[in-house]
Amino acid sequence: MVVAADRRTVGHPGVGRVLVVIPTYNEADNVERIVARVRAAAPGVDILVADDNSPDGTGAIADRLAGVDPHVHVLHRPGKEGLGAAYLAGFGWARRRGYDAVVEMDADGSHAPEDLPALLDAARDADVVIGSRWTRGARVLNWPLRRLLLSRGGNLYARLALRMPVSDATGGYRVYRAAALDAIDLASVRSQGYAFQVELSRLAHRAGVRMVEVPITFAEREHGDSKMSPLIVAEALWRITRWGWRDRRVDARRPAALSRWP
Ligand SMILES: Nc1nc2c(ncn2[C@@H]2O[C@H](COP(=O)(O)OP(=O)(O)OP(=O)(O)O)[C@@H](O)[C@H]2O)c(=O)[nH]1
Ligand SMILES: [Mg+2]
Repeated sequence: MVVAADRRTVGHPGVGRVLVVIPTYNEADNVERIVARVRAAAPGVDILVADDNSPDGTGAIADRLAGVDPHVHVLHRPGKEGLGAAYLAGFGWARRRGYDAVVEMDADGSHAPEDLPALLDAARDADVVIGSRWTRGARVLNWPLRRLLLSRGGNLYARLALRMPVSDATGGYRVYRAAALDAIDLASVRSQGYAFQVELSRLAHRAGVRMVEVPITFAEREHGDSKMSPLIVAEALWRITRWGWRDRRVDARRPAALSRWP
């Protein structure tokens, strides 16, 4: 009886075992809430909180949650190294344990766990699913004009510079199936901030894996502080420009294997 009940709630039908990686830095006001929402919205998935030794004690809260729920795990990292490094560590953790898909999700509630089943459904027919703020049917709640413009402008630039049909290349609510992670050279990834999301979009696109975008409802964080900084924006601009130049040079010599959009 117990085995049958467990089977019903393992992974996501048609996708397999799923790990939601939630990177945290000073998210003590958010971590418990986001974990509870993921558990309620998608009871079959596991969660890995990847904490960079947050001074506000986020890691200890995550440990307490993991202590009472076998679906919850914590990866303690020695110090703040940026979102990209935390995700790469989380991806490695997942691959070593044989997960079939990895989800990226912010801790601050901007990415609604209630949208997760729709993203996972889309992953049945795609290797990468991007939860998009800028596709038909998406909603962005309570964002100041400054942030809206930054995101729209950044995405327009990324789309043109990298010539990829992605409406939200900077967004961080995604599903990567194991096949996509295998197809991408993760060891080459150096980006830290938003550039990390753009870099993975670019690598997936150029690897020719199946990508799809699903509209999400994105909400401004309610608790805790943003880690966004001018440095993170500058890194993204600089890297996108360099990748654009490089890709054009390479593509002039041989056509890229562009993604198949299902
Ligand atoms: N482990 C780890 N997590 C980080 C780091 N920087 C940011 N994060 C987490 O990455 C997620 C996104 O960061 P945010 O500060 O929300 O960035 P943002 O969404 O661009 O900014 P806001 O719109 O203000 O929320 C959150 O869960 C952060 O806690 C880091 O250096 N290490
Ligand atoms: Mg945020």
